[in-house]
Amino acid sequence: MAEYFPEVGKIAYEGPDSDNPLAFRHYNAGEVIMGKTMAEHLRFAVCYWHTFKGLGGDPFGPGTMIRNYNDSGDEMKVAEMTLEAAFEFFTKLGVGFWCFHDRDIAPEADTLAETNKRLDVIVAKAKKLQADTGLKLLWGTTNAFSHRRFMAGAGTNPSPEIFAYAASQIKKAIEVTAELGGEGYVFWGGREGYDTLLNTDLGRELEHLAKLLQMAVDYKKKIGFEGQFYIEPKPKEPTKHQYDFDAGNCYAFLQKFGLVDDFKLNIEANHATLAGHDFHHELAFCAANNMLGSVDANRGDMLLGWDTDQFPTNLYDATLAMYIILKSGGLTTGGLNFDAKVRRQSIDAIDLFYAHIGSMDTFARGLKNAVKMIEDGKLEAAVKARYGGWDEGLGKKIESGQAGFEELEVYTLENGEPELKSGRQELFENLLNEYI
Ligand code: XLS
Ligand code: CA
Ligand code: CA
Repeated sequence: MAEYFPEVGKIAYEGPDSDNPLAFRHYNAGEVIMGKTMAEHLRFAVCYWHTFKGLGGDPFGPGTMIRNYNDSGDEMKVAEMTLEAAFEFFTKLGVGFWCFHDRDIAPEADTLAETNKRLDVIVAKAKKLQADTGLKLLWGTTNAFSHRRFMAGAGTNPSPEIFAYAASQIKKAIEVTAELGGEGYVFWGGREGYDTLLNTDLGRELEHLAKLLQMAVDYKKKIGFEGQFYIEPKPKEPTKHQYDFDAGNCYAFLQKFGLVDDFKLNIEANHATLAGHDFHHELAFCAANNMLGSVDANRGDMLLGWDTDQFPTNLYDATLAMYIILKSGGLTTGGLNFDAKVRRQSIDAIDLFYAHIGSMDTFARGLKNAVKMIEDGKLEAAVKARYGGWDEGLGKKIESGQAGFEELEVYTLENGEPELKSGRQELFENLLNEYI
């Protein structure tokens, strides 16, 4: 097999004093922390679409990046070379997982039957490369948003023929994910939303989306696919409003349609900020409702209102994310998938390495900081103390359902104006800084 990144060898852990930009300074895969290795805690995945298919194109101009695995006029040859390059990259970087959309790995042909055949060729090759390298598939997914047939959505398209096409495509994508031993499968509603309500039957579209997901659940059970299903919330882009707006919205939708036990959520940092939340909020909401599944680890730019999908380098975000993840029991089927792209001016293949190394180190530091927070327990104790009133007397009665409006009125009339306590936000913020 050709070597696609000859200028880079296997990335090693060299410790915090290293000044080698092609080494880890914090991520030490085999180091055991709180009973698990860092690799087991962090479950890093590389995404196929940005890292190997993205070439820096944006709405104002085409791609800027030239890759040696792209240079053939034959689409299937490019697909095979790209897959080889990807596995070389995963192995040199030392991640355990990858993620893909069906159409990232194999180009679409003129008919669905022909497209599926192409997919089978690439999947057979991927299966062999997985076996050779020990890489695992974190999740697979369907691209039912790029082709023009999906311009008005897939499961929420006004046309039942397009719904059927999307269902057929998802069926095949679940099959190939199962074939590759995928630990999960993601549903991201690329164009499941609307551009204007004037032409949209919103109620009917939501019913159809639920039908599509129910069919997927039924089929998954039928073929015995054991991977976890995830919904990935995103509030807008490409449509003005996406139905899987945020974690709260997805949770309500899944409950309404009786799907809540079959899905968890895949939280993307940049989608959280697009929804007007922070990453921390979306993760905390999932943890509080037992919906935390997997994470698309990236970052937006607060001054740009779109999905910039930048590599995550913010230590506060990574620390708070790992704090929530650890407190909720850690990642099980899910992982930290770098759904991120290098900037349009970062044109060299080596930039892909710098980007991933930096992000892996960021989350390794986040993990270590979160462990410090948990082990010294000050933050948790302070939060617990704030709610201490609920562990005894009046609070306990309310929580256990032993008091209603009448008892509470009697209590309030007898005890008068409640004592107020400071929320101590600044003190909590100072405490957080001590761990970073
Ligand atoms: C797009 C999404 C997408 C999903 C998978 O904004 O992040 O890449 O993660 O379809
Ligand atoms: Ca994503
Ligand atoms: Ca995104």
